[in-house]
Amino acid sequence: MSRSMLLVACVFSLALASVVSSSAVEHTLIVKNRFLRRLCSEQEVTVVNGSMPGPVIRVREGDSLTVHVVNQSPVNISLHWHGLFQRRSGWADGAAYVTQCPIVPGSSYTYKFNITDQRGTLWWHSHKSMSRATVYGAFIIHPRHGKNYPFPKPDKEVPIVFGEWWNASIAAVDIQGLTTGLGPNLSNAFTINGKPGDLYPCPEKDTFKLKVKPDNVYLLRLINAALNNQLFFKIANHNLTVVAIDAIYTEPYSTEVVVSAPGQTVDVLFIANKAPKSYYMAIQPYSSSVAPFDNTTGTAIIEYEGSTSSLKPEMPILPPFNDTPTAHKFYSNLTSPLHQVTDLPLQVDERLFITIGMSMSPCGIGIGSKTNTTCLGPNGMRFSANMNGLSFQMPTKMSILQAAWSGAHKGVFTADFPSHPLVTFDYTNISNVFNKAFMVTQKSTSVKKIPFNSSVEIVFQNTAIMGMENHPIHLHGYDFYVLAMGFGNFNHIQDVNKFNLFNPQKRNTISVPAGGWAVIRFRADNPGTWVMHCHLETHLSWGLGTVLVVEEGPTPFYKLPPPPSDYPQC
Ligand SMILES: *[C@@H]1O[C@H](CO)[C@@H](O)[C@H](O)[C@H]1NC(C)=O
Ligand SMILES: *[C@@H]1O[C@H](CO)[C@@H](O)[C@H](O)[C@H]1NC(C)=O
Ligand SMILES: *[C@@H]1O[C@H](CO)[C@@H](O)[C@H](O)[C@H]1NC(C)=O
Ligand SMILES: *[C@@H]1O[C@H](CO)[C@@H](O)[C@H](O)[C@H]1NC(C)=O
Ligand SMILES: *[C@@H]1O[C@H](CO)[C@@H](O)[C@H](O)[C@H]1NC(C)=O
Ligand SMILES: *[C@@H]1O[C@H](CO)[C@@H](O)[C@H](O)[C@H]1NC(C)=O
Ligand SMILES: *[C@@H]1O[C@H](CO)[C@@H](O)[C@H](O)[C@H]1NC(C)=O
Ligand SMILES: *[C@@H]1O[C@H](CO)[C@@H](O)[C@H](O)[C@H]1NC(C)=O
Ligand SMILES: *[C@@H]1O[C@H](CO)[C@@H](O)[C@H](O)[C@H]1NC(C)=O
Ligand SMILES: *[C@@H]1O[C@H](CO)[C@@H](O)[C@H](O)[C@H]1NC(C)=O
Ligand SMILES: *[C@@H]1O[C@H](CO)[C@@H](O)[C@H](O)[C@H]1NC(C)=O
Ligand SMILES: [Cu+2]
Repeated sequence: MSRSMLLVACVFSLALASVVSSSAVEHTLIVKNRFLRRLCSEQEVTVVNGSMPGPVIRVREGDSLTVHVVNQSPVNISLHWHGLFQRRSGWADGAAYVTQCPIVPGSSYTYKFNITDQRGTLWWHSHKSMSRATVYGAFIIHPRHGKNYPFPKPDKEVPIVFGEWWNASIAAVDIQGLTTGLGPNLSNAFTINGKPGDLYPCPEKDTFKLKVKPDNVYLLRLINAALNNQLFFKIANHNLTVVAIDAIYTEPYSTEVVVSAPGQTVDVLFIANKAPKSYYMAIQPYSSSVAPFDNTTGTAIIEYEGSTSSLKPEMPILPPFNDTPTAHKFYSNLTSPLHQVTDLPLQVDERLFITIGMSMSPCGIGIGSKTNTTCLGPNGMRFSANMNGLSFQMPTKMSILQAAWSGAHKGVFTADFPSHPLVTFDYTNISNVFNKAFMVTQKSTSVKKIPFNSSVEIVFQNTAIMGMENHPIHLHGYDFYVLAMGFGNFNHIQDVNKFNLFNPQKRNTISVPAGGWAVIRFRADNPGTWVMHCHLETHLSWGLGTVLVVEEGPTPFYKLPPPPSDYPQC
């Protein structure tokens, strides 16, 4: 072939690639109850298309996606596409009472959105109370045609989804937790791709198995879909190389152990280059507080092809439950490839300082039974959680997005979320654990207005009130850079020197160290109402969240079109 013919051929195939690189993808998801057998007992569960996890949604960057969600279950649900930006499609974000009212039993809603400027491992889940325990699945965005991964192409890609299983009705567990004010019962098992593994009773058929070929490279797409637990993950006798988090490539990072919080994803390369036998992959909680937790171990099996050994798989040694140094090292060591850091704002327009932590709230007010004025928590109150002393309560008469869009805020939200805590105190001093001045917080629907395209910096500061704990804070509608993390009180002068403005990691869910702080930065160029909340389900239900209301921009590209005709109303 002559050089010019080659050039023509190249141009032609490029043109072809761009033509086929953006297509319309349509899916139907049926939400329905069924019985599932785990831990020797049958439970009636709400699942999508009959399975748990539900179907993997696969798209390519640039695609337009339409998902018809049909609710044939007896519970209210709402599907959130975790990590998707939803530019000009905020009506499809799926956060119940924030961007839509729930899809009630017997009705349906069609989510429509475009996949723009992102690729990698994300997931979808119900964003209505604890229903996400069984209503979840992987969401995988393949790079555009002609675009490669920034690492050698793996031989195989496997979603590995962590979950949490209750040996009881989820709805009953949820209601009991809310009416007592003590929170839900602990789960009975952790699952990998829906299966608890053989360290629990009745393992037959309940263990996920991955058969591997010697010397092949696997891209494991780890997704933490558990409700209330950060998890350590390890494969016996194999190191892993992290290549992406929350659908954003990282500088490759080699490690023996991964830790991930609910909401986060971690893509790791795993090379099957050890003795050809069987190995466990295992998950166990990272617990940073004094609160009780499910301390069991979920497993799956990696079996080398040609393995002849009949021995039990080799088990990895997981870190102790409270191993904060190991968790912190993993969370803070990840970095972005330098060339990828193109949109980090160097000036800050909106500076927020937000305390995050535990509290108590009056029993009868807020989530759950309004008639019951005595809860089982201290002083007859309920446990709650807060940001800047305000415990967020979802509105019930209209979604926040609809109210903001139509200008009818009254009775839905107030735009008075403070940019700083109302009272400054020694946030992480353990002498404040039972400080009565800060223990009781009121319920509120305060949101924060953010001017369009401002650069926003948020310092999240954990408090010692009622115990310190690592909270994974998730922001809808955006990815953000993580400039620094540390322990103790954030120091406005000294800690600024710790900011990584060079190659900071970028993600959508940040685990804020227990008794410490984390600083994030992003440009607010995606108008909408974006909930920012702790991704531990119990803490969200207790009020650890608020909503950023990002104003519209000057051109249609920065405005939200009207809601779709089937938009679920309250
Ligand atoms: C879900 O189930 C419906 C009904 O059986 C089917 O039409 C649809 O293709 C399934 N969706 C996926 C993503 O598998
Ligand atoms: C789950 O519940 C069943 C039926 O109540 C019981 O037999 C089984 O032991 C329970 N398993 C666990 C792990 O609690
Ligand atoms: C999504 O992409 C399609 C096809 O390019 C376009 O017609 C549509 O307006 C886009 N939707 C949004 C919300 O941007
Ligand atoms: C929660 O746990 C308690 C104590 O084990 C048990 O009595 C209760 O039935 C459980 N609640 C639900 C809803 O399973
Ligand atoms: C209030 O909650 C407590 C604790 O769960 C329960 O014992 C009591 O029966 C409830 N009262 C009403 C009126 O629901
Ligand atoms: C994993 O990496 C560590 C540190 O580089 C090394 O010491 C260890 O031997 C490696 N483990 C395996 C199983 O290759
Ligand atoms: C798990 O917690 C239970 C109840 O607190 C305790 O009895 C048990 O020893 C713990 N198991 C492990 C492995 O820590
Ligand atoms: C990695 O973590 C260790 C332990 O926390 C810390 O000493 C080191 O500075 C970290 N390295 C980077 C590049 O963040
Ligand atoms: C914590 O607060 C107490 C009481 O105000 C004070 O005496 C103590 O020095 C503080 N501790 C630290 C580490 O600052
Ligand atoms: C947003 O701000 C950035 C940085 O100042 C600027 O480059 C960009 O043009 C702005 N975008 C819009 C739509 O105003
Ligand atoms: C389900 O959602 C509808 C609409 O918002 C609401 O009226 C109803 O009370 C909800 N039901 C439950 C059990 O939450
Ligand atoms: Cu939390």
